[in-house]
Amino acid sequence: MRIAFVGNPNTGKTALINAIAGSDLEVGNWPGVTVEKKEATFRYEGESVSLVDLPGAYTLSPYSLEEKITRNVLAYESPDGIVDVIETTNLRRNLYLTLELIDMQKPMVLALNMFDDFTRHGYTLDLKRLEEILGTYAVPTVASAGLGAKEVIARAVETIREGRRPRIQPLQEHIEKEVAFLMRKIEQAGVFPYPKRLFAIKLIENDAFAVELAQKACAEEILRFAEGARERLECHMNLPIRTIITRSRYEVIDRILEEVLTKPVVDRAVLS
Ligand code: GDP
Ligand code: K
Ligand code: MG
Repeated sequence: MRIAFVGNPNTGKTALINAIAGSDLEVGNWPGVTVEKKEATFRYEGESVSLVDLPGAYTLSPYSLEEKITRNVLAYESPDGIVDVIETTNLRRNLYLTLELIDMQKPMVLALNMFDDFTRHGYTLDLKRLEEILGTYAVPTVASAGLGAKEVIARAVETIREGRRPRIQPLQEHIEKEVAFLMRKIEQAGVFPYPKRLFAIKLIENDAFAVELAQKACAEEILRFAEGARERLECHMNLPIRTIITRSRYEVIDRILEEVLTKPVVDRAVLS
């Protein structure tokens, strides 16, 4: 079994892997310690489990070499499942990648790391509701102290064995219509190394990798449909496609946070 650890830079991916596997991969509070994929293998319930440590990424439409490596491993090596390592103090930004990962529709669990900082700042989170919304486990962790590590691996293995997928978080209605249409075309065209929902969205976004995959497969019809969808959306909303998709993702994130996140109450006694 291979599980990929994915998340923004410096969220504690390597620390969490070390805590789970007893490995000594290099941890550091600076970007770019993990610029290639590394793996720690150990035995869990009689099974060999490899934890793949990937470079930090903000998105699956890569700008940096690190993000490209991560995207390529997810696309071409198709790990059995994903642990999405989140900096809980930075939920809004971190959830952007989470939504893209959900669109891969692979077994996945969330590690809500840096939970010590999160609670120290007075934030609270409705974990049950977050798990309900996302259709996946969300485990609070303090990776640097090993807290929550056992639960993360237990939940990840369970989720993979059961083949449970996270719940899709629909984008704006206009976008969803185009995505549904394009997904049907993709299904008819055959098998691609990218999961079909993410592939459809990335094609509409004009993501270079997705377009290249379609070109390599001579999927002319799919490319034409994607272009049509892009033009219709841009025309309708009068915005560039990247902005349309990004805004729609943040609308989803803000709706989720509205439900589950409670910000610290200012201590009036201290103010007066
Ligand atoms: P990566 O870039 O995602 O692999 O992150 P690292 O594992 O290298 O960790 C980045 C920094 O965060 C290191 O200094 C860790 O010691 C620290 N760190 C990791 N997990 C936690 C945590 O849960 N709480 C706190 N306070 N620090 C953490
Ligand atoms: K790091
Ligand atoms: Mg690392």
